[in-house]
Amino acid sequence: MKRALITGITGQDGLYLAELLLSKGYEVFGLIRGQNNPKFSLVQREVPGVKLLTGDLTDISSLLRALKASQPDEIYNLGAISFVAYSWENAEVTSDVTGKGVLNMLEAVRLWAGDDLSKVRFYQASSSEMFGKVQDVPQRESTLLWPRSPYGVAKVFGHYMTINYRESYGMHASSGILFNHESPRRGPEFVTRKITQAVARIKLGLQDKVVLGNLDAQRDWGFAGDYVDAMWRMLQQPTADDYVIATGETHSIRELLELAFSYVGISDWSELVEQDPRFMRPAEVDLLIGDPSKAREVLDWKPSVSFAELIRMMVESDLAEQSASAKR
Ligand code: GDR
Repeated sequence: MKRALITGITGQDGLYLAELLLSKGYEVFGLIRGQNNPKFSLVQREVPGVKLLTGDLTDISSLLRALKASQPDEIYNLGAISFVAYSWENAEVTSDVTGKGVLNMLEAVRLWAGDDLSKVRFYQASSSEMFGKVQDVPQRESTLLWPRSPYGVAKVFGHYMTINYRESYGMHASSGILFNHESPRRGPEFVTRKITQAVARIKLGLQDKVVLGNLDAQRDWGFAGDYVDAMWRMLQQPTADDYVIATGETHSIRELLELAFSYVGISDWSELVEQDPRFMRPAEVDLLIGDPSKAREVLDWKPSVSFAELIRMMVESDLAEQSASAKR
């Protein structure tokens, strides 16, 4: 039985990846932060097979302890402060967790594995935010990185540190450059879920309007369930490498609104959406569109859920959730 350790187990990707690995017969350990973390019960409810260990990416001794307790064959480093907008106001803590946390994890792995580094494989959750002010369209593994937020800069640090451990120590360390990926489990602070939740609430008469920032940004949005499968495939390769994981399609926030409202029968949403500078970013990533051909060729990976199916899935889930909580 293979063993896996997942950091960021409480997030959307941690939950999907844990389900995937459990279904493949892995023993799955999840690292959870803090005292009396309210998400402890969420993980136990959603993925009851996962064994939780406490630890923090900013505390290398806690990482060593988690590695000793779990003895993993595969490590998936998904833990991060992941909300881009938050990172301008909290640049230092974002750098510490999202950036230096990767170094702590890599170094803990190296110390724990000692002479036997080949016994373990490492996945780093890198991000399309690293492309920022994009230097190629579409973006691929070789595209020059130009991050536009403290979050993006921290992810670049983690990405190059992962490559550096691969090149310096021969560690089987892969970096997945994942474009935006969403699901009904997405946190409501991210734009897709903020919109699908608001659309459901507007339809049910629970909310009047939704207040957003820049409606012209374009993103390459896929389904998180597909993307965690790509992570796993990377670690099954004989050699470690970097891969762009994306759909190869891009859509604006306006198109997202159009689609989400259409699923509840609303065609004119102009009065239902307001823009507020509060939700504008000091520097924006205007256009993301990935080229996933390397992942298709080497990993035999391709997305199974289209943009339209993804938004429909999220609107339907939010309608069910909101009408259930309205009845309570
Ligand atoms: P992103 O996701 O920053 O791409 O990072 P997010 O959904 O937050 O923003 C996408 C785009 O929507 C615009 N936008 C708004 N965004 C939010 N959150 N709220 C709003 O009200 C709003 N109005 C407009 C944003 O300006 C932006 O252009 C996500 C995160 O999951 C990262 O952790 C991950 O690395 C990348 O995706 C890939």
